[in-house]
Amino acid sequence: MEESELNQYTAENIQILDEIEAVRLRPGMYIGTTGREGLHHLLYELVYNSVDEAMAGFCDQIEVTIHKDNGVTVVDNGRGIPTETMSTANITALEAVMTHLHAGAKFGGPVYNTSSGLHGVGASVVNALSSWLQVEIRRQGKIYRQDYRRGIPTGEIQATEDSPDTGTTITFLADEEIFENLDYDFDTICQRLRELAFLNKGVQISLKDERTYQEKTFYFEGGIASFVNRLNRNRAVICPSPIYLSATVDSTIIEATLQYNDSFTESTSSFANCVNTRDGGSHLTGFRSALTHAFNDYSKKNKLIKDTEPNLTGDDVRQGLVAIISVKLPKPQFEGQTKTKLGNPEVRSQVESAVTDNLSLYLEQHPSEARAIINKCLLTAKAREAARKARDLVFKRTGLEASTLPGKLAECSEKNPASCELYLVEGDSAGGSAKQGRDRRFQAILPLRGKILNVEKAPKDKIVAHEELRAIVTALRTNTDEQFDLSKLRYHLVIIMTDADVDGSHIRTLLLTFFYRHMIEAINQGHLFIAQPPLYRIRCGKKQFWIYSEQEKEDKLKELEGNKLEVQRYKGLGEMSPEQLWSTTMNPATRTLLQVKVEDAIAADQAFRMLMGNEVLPRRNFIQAHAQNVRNLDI
Ligand code: 0RA
Repeated sequence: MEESELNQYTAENIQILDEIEAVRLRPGMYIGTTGREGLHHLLYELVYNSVDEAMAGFCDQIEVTIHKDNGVTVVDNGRGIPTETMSTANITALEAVMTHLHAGAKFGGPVYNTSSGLHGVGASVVNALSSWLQVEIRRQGKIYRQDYRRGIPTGEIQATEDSPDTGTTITFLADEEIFENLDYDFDTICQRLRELAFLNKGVQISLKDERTYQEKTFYFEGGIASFVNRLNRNRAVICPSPIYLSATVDSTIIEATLQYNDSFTESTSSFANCVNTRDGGSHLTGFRSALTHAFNDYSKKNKLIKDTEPNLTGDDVRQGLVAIISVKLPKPQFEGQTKTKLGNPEVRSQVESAVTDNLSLYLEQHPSEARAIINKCLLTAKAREAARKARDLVFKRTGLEASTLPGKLAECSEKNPASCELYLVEGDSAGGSAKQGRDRRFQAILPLRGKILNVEKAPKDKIVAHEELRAIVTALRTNTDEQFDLSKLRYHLVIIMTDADVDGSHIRTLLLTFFYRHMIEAINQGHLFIAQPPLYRIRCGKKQFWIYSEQEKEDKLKELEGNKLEVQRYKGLGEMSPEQLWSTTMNPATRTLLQVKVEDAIAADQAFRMLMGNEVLPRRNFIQAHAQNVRNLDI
């Protein structure tokens, strides 16, 4: 901080300087990183303040602009931050909000401060980390302005012209002394603003990018119900409009929406104060038990299930379910390593009772929708029962565990799972080459014949009965779904090896879908990989080169220009000898493996629904768009 700036300050402002200093010294403590994420966090932080004002019922428009110089403006039409001097201190409320950490909620009455992000740090942190910031307040018939440099006001609040409007405009330039760069990403911001617009119905949020002349506006009258509609846009649904429920219990605002489609999987997202709680928490638990409760009560009462028949299970009511549970509460506790699990224990019963009551009421008032949904749940229950019987039958027929291993599995001799690998290989002939080429001490091979069942379109009993999938499950020893037990995993590396053609990529997608839906923990814990067989061999005299991408091929051809070359394309694994397969694709010293990761669960879920669902068109578009890219597959 420069001397001259310090001199303008009197003793009572020393505390402010200390706070600004603290933020600038350790920005990571307040915004996580000073990289891309932290930079975007600044922008979101201001939007959250405007969203709070919207939630308090005083604002319905928020406009974000990224300027050419990477300055950012956030405008809202709320009440405007108060500009009056506070009775308790010698500064204005505005200055307090802009310079004190966590000042926001303390001033001007009960501000409902619930949409705070992961850190919930507020405007003062944005201010401290900006090389300059300008506030314009429209309030009480006037326009007020105040400027700041690196968090410190450069002068008093100025009342300038008159204006009948109300609202707050903040423009800031993130400090290049703090941030690695100021490259805002339009799409990333769009995604977050769209989500915020879904979660705050009736609020219009727009984004304008003056660098690229892009513009987007988000407004959803139906809020999260519109979100569910969008998630289901490629699916056949059981009832055309999602069920929407809302209630306020104590000071917790609860919204839930649900709709069933014809699939066999569940996709429920939960939010607390607009934060996606990927690890769930008390609100999700409450929501789930409410569903089971309400559907069972209704079914028994209306004789859709006889008194003597068993209840629907949680699983039965969740198949094909797309749902969102969103809560807003004054003091959220975020838990877990990534702070994406809601802790507040009271929320569980608040959500459970509100959703049970409101859902029961909905079912009473919509008997035909209720019947359609319950019929679907009963079908699921039937399939579950059939699957259990099929499993029992298999168990009886084949007897002891050891003998249930698939006959075509070529085991490895090593017993310690941590050093063992299983190759899932497309086709018997490639399987044969892999069996001959492998290192049999630690590499096991399971050849897969023909197409794998599309688990996205099959009921549970079909999945259990499918021979290739059963072979995989028994070879891995982990079982699936609720019975999945990672500690039983026989091979810590599970490697999918398919041909580099359309069939190969289809089989790989089918396998990935299966793992994603039925053994997600194996993916989360980093056990699933994709082998990278070469695409070409280039011979140049006595030398030969294995080529793994089109780019590599171009580079190599350039490098060897002028020589007599022989280029051979490899489409199938079967075209390679066992030795070639070993040295190019299986030898740990020389091979490349792609580890399968699920970065963004909602996006992955969408991708699978689209790829594996019934609609042909989006699937074809997706596969075409990514055909060049399958080597970098990160689901
Ligand atoms: C405190 C009190 C009042 C409004 C706000 C804060 C406020 C803060 C922000 C931040 C961005 N936009 C905002 N809009 C409003 C209300 C005081 C009153 O008029 O009663």
